[in-house]
Amino acid sequence: MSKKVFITGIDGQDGSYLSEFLLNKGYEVHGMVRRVSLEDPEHHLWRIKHILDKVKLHAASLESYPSIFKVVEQVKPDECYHLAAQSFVSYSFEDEFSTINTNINGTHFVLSAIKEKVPKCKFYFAASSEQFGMAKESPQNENTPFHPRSPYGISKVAGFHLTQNYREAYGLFACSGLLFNHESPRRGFEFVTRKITNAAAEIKLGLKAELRLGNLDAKRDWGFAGDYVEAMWMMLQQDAPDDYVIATGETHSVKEFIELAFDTVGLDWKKYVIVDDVLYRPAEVFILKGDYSKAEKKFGWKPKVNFKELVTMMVNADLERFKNMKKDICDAKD
Ligand code: G4F
Repeated sequence: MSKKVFITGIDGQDGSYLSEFLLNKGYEVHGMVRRVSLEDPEHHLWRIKHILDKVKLHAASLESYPSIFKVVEQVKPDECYHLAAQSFVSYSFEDEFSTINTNINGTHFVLSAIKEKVPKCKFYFAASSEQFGMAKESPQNENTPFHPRSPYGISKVAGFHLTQNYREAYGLFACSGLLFNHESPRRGFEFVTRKITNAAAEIKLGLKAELRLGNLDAKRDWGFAGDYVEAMWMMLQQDAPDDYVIATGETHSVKEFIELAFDTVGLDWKKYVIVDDVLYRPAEVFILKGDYSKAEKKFGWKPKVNFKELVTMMVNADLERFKNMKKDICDAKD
């Protein structure tokens, strides 16, 4: 009989790649989505459109323990990947209460439901490099102290400790993946990488004149989401639960990302990018760089896609998307 997996946030970037990966491994894939997503699949489920007939979706909310409990009780998963969260750092400054409540309670609800109904189910928590924030050392590893700089980062530190506590207090096979920034053509448009690649494609095609951004000097360790979901699965296949940093070990500035993206479409970025103070954060994480050597040593994980490949993959995907949109409009007119 195939193993059952339950993914919260199945309709997000990571949920979509993870679902594809687990379907290929023969898992029966169940996912949690908000009711509104089921009512409007065109807008909410575009990332998993191509596998909708292969996965089973359940409506539930991170804000409701009974709704999560019911799905866990019904599915009885062998593995659970808890990816759902309010994950946009900037927004967490605007509504810190909802980010903190949803992210911390949501994680607690999923952990508790698993403890009550399927205590043998392996659990993965999507921890984040935002937990390191104003990091005390570089590169950051599993022993680097946390100094979160946003309500989002604080909520992830709490989720990490909850996961650790359920492991230590109740014996759950619970792991945290401290994932550094991971991107792809399925990234949300609010994140800086997608905002840049989307704008570079639009400007190239004459659909847009400028791109407004905040801090261009911030540096991140950017990897490819498709590589990172494999690490999530590998963590849960080990003999004992543990926490792992997943990163590329390289750091690049937002400016470098822009340069490469605009180079890909043959444009000089300086003519189009405008720095807008409004887009600066009240507290910034200036630089992140991860040390993934524990994951590499323990289960042989390392990133496959490098920085340049990632940027060009994203820009080319956005160019292609706009070209197809234009073609669809022309075809509709004919
Ligand atoms: O793309 P970002 O919004 O990602 P951020 O804040 O690093 O967080 C992402 O990665 C985390 C992993 O460490 C996840 F946990 C989290 O959920 C999310 O996926 O911003 C990256 C950098 C920041 O320093 C920001 O100040 O880009 C800078 N930036 C400059 N201009 C901008 C902009 N970010 C955004 N979103 N929009 C701008 O216009």
